[in-house]
Amino acid sequence: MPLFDFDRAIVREPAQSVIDGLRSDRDALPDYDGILREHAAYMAALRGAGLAVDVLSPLDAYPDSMFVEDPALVFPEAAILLRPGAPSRLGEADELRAPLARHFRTVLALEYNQFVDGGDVLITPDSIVIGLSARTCAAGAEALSRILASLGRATRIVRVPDGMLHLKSGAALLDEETLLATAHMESSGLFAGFRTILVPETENAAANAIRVNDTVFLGDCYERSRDLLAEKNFRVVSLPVTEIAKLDAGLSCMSLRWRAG
Ligand code: CIR
Repeated sequence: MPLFDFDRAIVREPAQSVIDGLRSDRDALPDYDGILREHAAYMAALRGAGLAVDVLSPLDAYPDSMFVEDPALVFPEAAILLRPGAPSRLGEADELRAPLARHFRTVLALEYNQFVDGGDVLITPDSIVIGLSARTCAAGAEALSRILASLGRATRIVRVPDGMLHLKSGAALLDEETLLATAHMESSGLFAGFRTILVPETENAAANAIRVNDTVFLGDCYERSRDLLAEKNFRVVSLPVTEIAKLDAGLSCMSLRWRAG
């Protein structure tokens, strides 16, 4: 299964309402223009990595809808509409139905009572890891597991360590054997078989990174993490994330990526 080999992406422009998106720190108010700049830099980085980017229109009714990773999951052969676990985000999946149908012949979907956020789904070489969290429930994880089995893909259902919004808030796959992870994720033992590059405790949010073709997208405020990746010869693209971080978001959540050709 190609893990990092992408030629297409879907993103959604931030709506003005994005500043009312879900966030754990009520004191840190995100700035709309700053979010637009961060999103533009992210789209440019995807294009720079060789991807054709389908940019969807902003949805004011859904403040968090720029985080398209959570309402869907995509593979070269099919897309799956998920059901985000936050009530304010549930309708985002329906808004992706038509865009996904433009790109994928097969669009599968979760059903009533099944909740999964894409941020809780990490694709690894052996299996697709689905994390149970405040957003992803057991019924959702099991239903997704059945759908993935029908596509010939193995899954492993785990519990997201306490204090993390999503599984991928604390871990990113850098190559077939290596994870970028927080110490908290590492100590959970969930990824015991992997080599781990630990982000410094002061840079925990750096672990929400993504590998896109031969580059790793990393937040530009995480200098020590960047040095650690450079030491291991990863090619890093540094991207601004200060404003989206106020919405508990990182680099994995702003796109759906796949190889079409
Ligand atoms: C939320 O709480 O749903 C958004 N404010 C942030 C979503 C980030 N998604 C992700 O990391 N997969």
